[in-house]
Amino acid sequence: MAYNHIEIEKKWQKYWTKDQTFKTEDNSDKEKFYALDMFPYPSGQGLHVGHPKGYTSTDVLARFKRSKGFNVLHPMGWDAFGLPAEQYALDTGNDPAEFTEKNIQTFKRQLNALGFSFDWEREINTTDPSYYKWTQWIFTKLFEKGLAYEAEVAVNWCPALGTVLANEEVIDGKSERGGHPVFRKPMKQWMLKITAYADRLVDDLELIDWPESVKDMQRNWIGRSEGANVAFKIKESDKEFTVFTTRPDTLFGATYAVLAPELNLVQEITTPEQKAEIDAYITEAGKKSDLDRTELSKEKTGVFTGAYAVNPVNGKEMPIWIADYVLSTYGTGAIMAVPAHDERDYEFAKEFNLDIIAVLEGGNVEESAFTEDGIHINSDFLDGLNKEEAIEKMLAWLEKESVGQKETSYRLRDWLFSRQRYWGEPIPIIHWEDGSMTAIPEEQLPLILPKSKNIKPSGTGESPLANMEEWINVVDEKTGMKGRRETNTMPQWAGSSWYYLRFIDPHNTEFLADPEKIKEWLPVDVYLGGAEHAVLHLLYARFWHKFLYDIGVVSTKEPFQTLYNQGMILGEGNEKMSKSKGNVVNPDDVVEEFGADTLRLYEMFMGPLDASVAWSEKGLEGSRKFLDRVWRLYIDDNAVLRDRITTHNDGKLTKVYHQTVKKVTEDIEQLHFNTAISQLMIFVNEAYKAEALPVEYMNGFLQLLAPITPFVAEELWERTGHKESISKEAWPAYDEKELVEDEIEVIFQVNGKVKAKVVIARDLTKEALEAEALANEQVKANIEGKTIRKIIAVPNKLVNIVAN
Ligand code: ANZ
Repeated sequence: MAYNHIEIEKKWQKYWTKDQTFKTEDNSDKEKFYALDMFPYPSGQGLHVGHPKGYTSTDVLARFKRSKGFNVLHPMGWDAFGLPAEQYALDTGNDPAEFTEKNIQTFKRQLNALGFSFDWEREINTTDPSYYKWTQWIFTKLFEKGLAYEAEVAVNWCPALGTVLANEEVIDGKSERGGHPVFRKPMKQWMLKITAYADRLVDDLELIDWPESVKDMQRNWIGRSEGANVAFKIKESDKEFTVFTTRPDTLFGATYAVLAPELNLVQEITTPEQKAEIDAYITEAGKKSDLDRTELSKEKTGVFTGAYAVNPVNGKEMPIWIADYVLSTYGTGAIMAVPAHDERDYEFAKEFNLDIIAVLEGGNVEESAFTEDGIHINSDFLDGLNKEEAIEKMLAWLEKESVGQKETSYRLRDWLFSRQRYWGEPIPIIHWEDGSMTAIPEEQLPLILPKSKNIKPSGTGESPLANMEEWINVVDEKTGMKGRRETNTMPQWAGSSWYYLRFIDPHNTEFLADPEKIKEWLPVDVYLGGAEHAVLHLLYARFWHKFLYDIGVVSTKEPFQTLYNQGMILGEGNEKMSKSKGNVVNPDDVVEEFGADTLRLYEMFMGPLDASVAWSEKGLEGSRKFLDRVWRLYIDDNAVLRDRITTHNDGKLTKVYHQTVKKVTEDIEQLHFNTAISQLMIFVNEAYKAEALPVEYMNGFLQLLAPITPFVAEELWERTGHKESISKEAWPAYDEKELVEDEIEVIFQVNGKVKAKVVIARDLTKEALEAEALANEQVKANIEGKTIRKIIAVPNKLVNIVAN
């Protein structure tokens, strides 16, 4: 009988659901293991073949850990607020909630078809009021602690569409929909003070096992820089400005200063002769993005203001320029330029003929900036010192003279937290007519998003909620004071910033999760998802977690102990899969034609988890062939169990079996699924050559296979006479003794002469080898009556006994 994936997969899917095979236990004595996937946005397209790569990985791990005796939490849910549903509702006049619900059903059906062992009793949905009650609650706590505040911020305003757009909806200054011009317009926005956590967000990266590349991206995003602020007086003026520098020790080499064009000070100090040129430059600079402005390779431009600053260390005059390579949003928006030792300053100085004074030994400033470390020269009281000594001494001097002090700068900005959208969590704030603002008290949460078929933009740049007069207007029952609800909603990042906590206790009506259970389950042991979330999601979630730690809700400093990024699945031609290229593979089709087990096996075998690999129909067929081979190893053409599967063990498969158990165990532990699968293939090849298939090995093999291809493993497990699900079986063990590679010939010598050649186990220790030699009959005969002076043992080669 041939392997019929359709029947088998349907059967076991039903069984697992009915049996609740993967239900997570509460109050377990077992050790816990929390395996978390980045939960999906349930888009209208359904699952993509890229999703199962990550989900299968965590599923293999979860199934493995269960059979290793762990109590496993492996949940799934929906990150379901967001733009596409809003767009759909706008275009069709439908409720985004219904659309979202429909998509969720599709996703869930697809995930079940793939055999993922989620505990569906813990399913969550960020758009469910019982969930977002707690998203809103966290916001109110942030508000109470002064970490949520309002500020005027420029948003992308599109007059033609009458709405504010998200950054990803703006392409080259035009709206993605319709190509209408988009302008920056200042509006009151909610901000979250993530900058207050900048240091901890950097320092605590030491506590977690994440890819170094992701940690680096977070460090760069936060951009912590230690340095100093230094004040410069402006010549013939009572004004001054402050620069941020990481190299206060190079102050003797500062020959000019540069202000960001946007600084107000520029207008105040520019001389009448320079004004026209300065104004023209400021207009130009306003059109460029920060990225364009700071690109190293870019030609340096700038304009002299006509004013001079005074270098506090030596009283020298420094011309003040404006240039777009200095950003208004970083440090103080002003720099002291040290062209001898900074590349950008060097290029600028060359371009505009400004002085270049070397203050570090080494290098040749005639030719290029010297940016390495060197002993200080031309630096008065710093001469002869190295970098660290000089920085310390200069800091002391700056403080003594009251012209500067130690300072740390961050690239990180506060988190812009409001969106002018309908399909998001309402921000639970009331603005009262007396100008005050209050958060909605906990007992009145959730603040439900009002139902509406008309979610057209308000036209004022406010959220569509601004149209809903009935919902907006409130009156304080006690005082009679009138107020208006906040109409902005939260960004999609909000719901995903704490969802891993809700999975721990998803039906709790008293709190976001029972603190005892939180303590039991945190941190998430393995978190797996795409590298595109290296910064924003993972930074936001870490920030909220640290805040919850501070207010006593969670007990660990970090939410996710180990993080893995899965690589992408590309189209056959190695490009990204996309509808427009017509190279999208639909998992439903693959499951139908080849089976979910084949898809799982194939995606785990494609290459290392973190590699991006092109889809290959051939590869998929190869995976199916392997499962057919596995099937035929157990079941003959008459659907009967092969009689080669026997209780008799002739020892021929012993070594490869134990090797396989060891390798698969260790590889799954490290998420090296492709090499684990190679080993399973080796075992099958050996089994085909063997006469007897010892039943203990054939059972063990199915157990090793089960986490990866659970349907076929369950089926064969049942057909080999087992009554309980294979998912409940303990993981097989291996015996180190059986792993010995093979035997090897070793020479025994007495006084340099060969006395015996023996075949013994490979890799014996020196001591074991010596013992073997001394027990050997020929050796014994040759050393009889003599005194042993020395024994030289070379493992896997020889033993020489010196005796006289
Ligand atoms: C003098 C100096 C000498 C500097 C030297 C560097 C090397 P990071 O490390 O990224 O923090 N800088 C400061 N504010 C700036 C701004 N708003 N726009 C552009 N550049 C700015 O970089 C800090 C250094 O970048 C500062 O130290 C300053 O240049 C420049 F041999 O000051 B430095």
